[in-house]
Amino acid sequence: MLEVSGSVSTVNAPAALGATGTGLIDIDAGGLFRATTLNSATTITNDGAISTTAGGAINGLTGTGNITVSGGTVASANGITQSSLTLSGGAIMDIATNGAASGVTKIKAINIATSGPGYVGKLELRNNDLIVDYTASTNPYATVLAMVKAGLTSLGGNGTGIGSSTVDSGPAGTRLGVVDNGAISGSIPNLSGAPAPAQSVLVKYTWLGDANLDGVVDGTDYALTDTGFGSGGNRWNIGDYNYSGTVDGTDYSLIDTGFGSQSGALPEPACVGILGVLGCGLLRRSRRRHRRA
Ligand SMILES: [Ca+2]
Ligand SMILES: [Ca+2]
Repeated sequence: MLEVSGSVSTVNAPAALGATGTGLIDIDAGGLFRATTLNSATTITNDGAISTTAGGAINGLTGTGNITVSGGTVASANGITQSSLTLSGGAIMDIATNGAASGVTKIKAINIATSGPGYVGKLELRNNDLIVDYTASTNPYATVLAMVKAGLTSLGGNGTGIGSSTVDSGPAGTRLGVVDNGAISGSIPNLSGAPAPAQSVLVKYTWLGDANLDGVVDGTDYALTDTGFGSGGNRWNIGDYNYSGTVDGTDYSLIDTGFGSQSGALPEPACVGILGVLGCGLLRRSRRRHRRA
């Protein structure tokens, strides 16, 4: 076990640092830990500051500290929990395919410098979610949304910022849904089982049209889309599924795509059974008439 403690303890680790087996890396508050390459088979606890310049492979990262990756790719088997994630120099934080609560990344700030239309780093979510808790800070919704728009190549981005290779190359009908939970009175309780603070920006890997981020597209989402269409809505949670700033026929096409695509690991839509399927079918036809109107 490597423990970095004290008010200010700085450890400049060897070129490649590894904790294997049951080995632990534990950085206490005030501790500073710098590694060129960071590897750990167990989850690192960081309540201080940790940095790497060449990436590495870790099981996960938890604690109240801050991590800076200034080069290479950190491949994490699980989501990370930290106060802040800072990426520079084209560095990538890559969360392995997971999809469960243990894959959710929970941070209070994400810092990536801009470069032209994109960023100089990337948080790769694959099929995982992200929660940015802004209870004690400025609402980062606009920044997070800009990062997602840059990150999704399927949305016209250049693959920097916050992205998902699963969305870009995986099953049709998926996208990263971005919602400011604070703008809807914290009405979304969790993402993939991870609690969502009332004041948080939520990024969920889900189906197109899943306005309320519960993982399925059903009548509730169509109703929210109608609300956005009727009120000039401009956000995902009321129907803007391509982040164009308006809810229009394109968004109705997108929710139909998501509705028709949902299958596999995600739960079936709420409207199941013969009557339910009939009801959903009628609902979809109703939406199409609405769109043509
Ligand atoms: Ca939904
Ligand atoms: Ca739109």
